[in-house]
Amino acid sequence: MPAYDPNNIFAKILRGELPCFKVYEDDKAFAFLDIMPRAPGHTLVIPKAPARNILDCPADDLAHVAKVAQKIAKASVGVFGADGVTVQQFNEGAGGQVVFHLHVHVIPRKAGVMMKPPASEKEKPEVLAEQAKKLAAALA
Ligand code: DGP
Repeated sequence: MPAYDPNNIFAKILRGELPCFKVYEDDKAFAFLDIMPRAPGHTLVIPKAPARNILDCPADDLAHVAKVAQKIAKASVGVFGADGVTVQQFNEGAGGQVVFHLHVHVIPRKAGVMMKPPASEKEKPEVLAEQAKKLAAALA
């Protein structure tokens, strides 16, 4: 497996070099909206420590990311009126991974509504800003 690349997009977001719509942060994890959401409220949860994916992430960091993903899943049900939540996590190109900093997708779902294809359409910044504000408030 290739080494962790500190110049991946999510590492730059963590360092504040690129903007994001943040919804949650603690000492070990960070969560922000996906800019190409597969459904409204699609959130990415990442460890602050460098990890390419599940194959090199220390177990404790992975467990913490899972805890945060659960917190966000629960909050998103209320905020987005979801009937369910899809949680996904991809590893290496062959596993569907595109950005090589470990991340868990938390996607609120409505009954009978299909998810958009991966990375198909950028959401408007003003829409993401409003959604992030509501989700962050529910998580505070
Ligand atoms: P994957 O590596 O296949 O698990 O998915 C990467 C996800 O990251 C995909 O849903 C689109 C999202 N994404 C790509 N670039 C950016 C970005 O610059 N900002 C944000 N917030 N999301 C991004």
